[in-house]
Amino acid sequence: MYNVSFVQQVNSKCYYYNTDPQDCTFFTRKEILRLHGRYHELAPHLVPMDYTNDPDCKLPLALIVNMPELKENPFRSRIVESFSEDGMGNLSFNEFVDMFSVLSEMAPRELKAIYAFKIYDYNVDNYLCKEDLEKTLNKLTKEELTPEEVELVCEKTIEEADLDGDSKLSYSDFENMITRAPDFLSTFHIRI
Ligand SMILES: [Ca+2]
Ligand SMILES: [Ca+2]
Repeated sequence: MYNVSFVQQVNSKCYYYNTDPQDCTFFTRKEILRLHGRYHELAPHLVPMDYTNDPDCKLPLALIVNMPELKENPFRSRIVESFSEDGMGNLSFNEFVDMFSVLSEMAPRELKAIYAFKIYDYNVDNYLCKEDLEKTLNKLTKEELTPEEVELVCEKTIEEADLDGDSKLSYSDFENMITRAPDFLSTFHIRI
């Protein structure tokens, strides 16, 4: 969705990118270049400096999740996978920029919420059920709560946020929930 198009190569490390508001990143050109430097550093032998011919280059999840911005994040693998078109966690540079865009402080709360919902929806049915929330809460609290406490918090969270009474949270229920419990978005506040 936030596609960064390299439309012209200026020199070996300098690119223009698409700033269409519907199809943009929150980064400046300089920040994109810095991100490219980071991407390249992760695997200098794999990542070319020359993007003129739109090289088919992807970096594996294992390299990306060890970046300082992600390595402490309990959802790191799920975050990377959710930006990976191949679903395996391999990221092209465009996908890498998309990911850092959503994680950046400049990303609107709504956008972070869309990705948070996707990441917390473990069984991929477009709802957050009690089991999804329990897994999420266990990760957010680093398993410091007892299973009983987790169950109680999740039941209460669903009870309060479930506006249509089907005992699970649709995306609009979820939006209602994060208004009350903004900590559920904390996983997406990462400085780069
Ligand atoms: Ca679900
Ligand atoms: Ca509901």
